[in-house]
Amino acid sequence: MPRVSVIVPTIEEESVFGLVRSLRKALGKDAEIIIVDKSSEKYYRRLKSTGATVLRQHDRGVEKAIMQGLRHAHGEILASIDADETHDVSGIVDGIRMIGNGKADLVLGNRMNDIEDGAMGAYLKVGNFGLSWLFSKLYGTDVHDVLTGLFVMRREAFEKIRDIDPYRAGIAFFAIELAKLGYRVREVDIRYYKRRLGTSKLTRSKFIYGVNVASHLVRQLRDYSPLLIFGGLGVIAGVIGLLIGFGVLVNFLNTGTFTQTGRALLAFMLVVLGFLLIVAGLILDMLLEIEKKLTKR
Ligand SMILES: Nc1nc2c(ncn2[C@@H]2O[C@H](COP(=O)(O)OP(=O)(O)OP(=O)(O)O)[C@@H](O)[C@H]2O)c(=O)[nH]1
Ligand SMILES: [Mg+2]
Repeated sequence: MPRVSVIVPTIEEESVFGLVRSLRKALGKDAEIIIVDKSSEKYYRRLKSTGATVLRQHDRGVEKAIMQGLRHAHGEILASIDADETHDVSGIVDGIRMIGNGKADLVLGNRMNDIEDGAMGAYLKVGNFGLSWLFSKLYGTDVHDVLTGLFVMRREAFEKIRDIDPYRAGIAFFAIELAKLGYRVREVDIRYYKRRLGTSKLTRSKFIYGVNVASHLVRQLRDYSPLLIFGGLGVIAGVIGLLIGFGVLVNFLNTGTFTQTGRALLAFMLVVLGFLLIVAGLILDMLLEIEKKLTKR
């Protein structure tokens, strides 16, 4: 069994040949390199000549390509890197070390502290910052680059998500699914280089792609942390109810007559609703914890 398998998703990336050489240099010749290719027949033959395993992808999407490669991999540790030579392969070496030391289950390559001039536009930086912040807050981690193209993963963690059909969120898909199961998502700093060859393959609109990632972050959370959602709504309903009730009480004390029956009823119903929502959140959260423990086992 190779110690590490690296998945390289590609659509006609000329840089992939240089990348395979860099990977062999950094990881040794025993590393398993799996290229998941959605290029032409001619490209496919050229890719085969690198000596790496080459799988053809018949559906679409980088996350599906990576999943296809992971399902085929034999390594004890699994990794992935974009084919366009924009991510420093040293991130895989550092990630393997972190997983080996037992410090993480998924390590993301964080590009945000070392970006070559012109490699990432301002709006992508802002979008990535926002999505990474949202991910960190929702899933209780502290990462800064969920849209990265480099990760290293513990095999045991992967086995728990291998049957999931990936949704369109890039590497954030893997981060969300593992965080949901309670696996530790960490990061290592890497240098991010400018794309030197070819054009972008990921999506026609990075803005729409980003909105999609955000919607997945929240949609997945609905199942993940019912206490946060139900509890939050419960607290809001309860506080509004108490405020209305307080107003009714003040009015009664000032006038000496009880006239605001409708308001009093509304306040009472909101407080009861808030209480029930919090209880529902607690119960669902407890059930989810039990399910997580059973899945991990
Ligand atoms: N097999 C496969 N590879 C893909 C697919 N979409 C993107 N890729 C590859 O995934 C990697 C990331 O795509 P990029 O086009 O570099 O995305 P990006 O880094 O956001 O865009 P740039 O900043 O322009 O490089 C590259 O190696 C692509 O060739 C896909 O549907 N299938
Ligand atoms: Mg790229």
